[in-house]
Amino acid sequence: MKLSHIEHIGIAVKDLKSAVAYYENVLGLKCYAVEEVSDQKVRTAFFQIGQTKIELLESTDAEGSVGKFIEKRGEGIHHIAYAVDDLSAALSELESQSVQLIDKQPRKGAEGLHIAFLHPKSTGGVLTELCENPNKTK
Ligand code: CMX
Repeated sequence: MKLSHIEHIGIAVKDLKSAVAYYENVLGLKCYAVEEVSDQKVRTAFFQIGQTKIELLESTDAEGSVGKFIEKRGEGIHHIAYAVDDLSAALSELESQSVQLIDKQPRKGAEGLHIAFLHPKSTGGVLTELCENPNKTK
């Protein structure tokens, strides 16, 4: 498996509007997209910094992953996403190493990426996402 870079860092926030204002006005980043991902029960805002993005995650449903996370742990880093060349092959490799997969197959995520999550119980407590850009030439 070859991870090329940190694709994004997911940060759970209670209020997207005020969080975007902090990233823009205090950190000086530019929000280039806001997208609702209804099956994940989140509204997201994206910032580019080098090769990496910051993905702010506001819950749209208290029973969703981010809603439950904020209820239990409050705002903060929710997941780290790595870019990988071949997601299906990476998942097979991880499964053979007994890593607990939340998604056994790639599925569609924000920005048209193919994504899969690994369970924090088998990754040292860090919810981990792998992303493959289907439009990237290998
Ligand atoms: N990071 C680290 N640990 C986490 C976590 C996170 N983001 N979310 C939950 N956990 C931990 C909890 O603290 C809990 O630990 P304890 O048992 O020690 O208390 C354990 O995992 C179970 O938590 P839970 O609240 O009962 O939640 P579930 O088991 O229902 O779900 C998880 C946890 C990770 C399987 C689920 O959140 C998931 O499938 N996540 C992947 C999808 C996702 O996060 N989508 C939102 C982002 C989408 C996007 O980026 O577009």
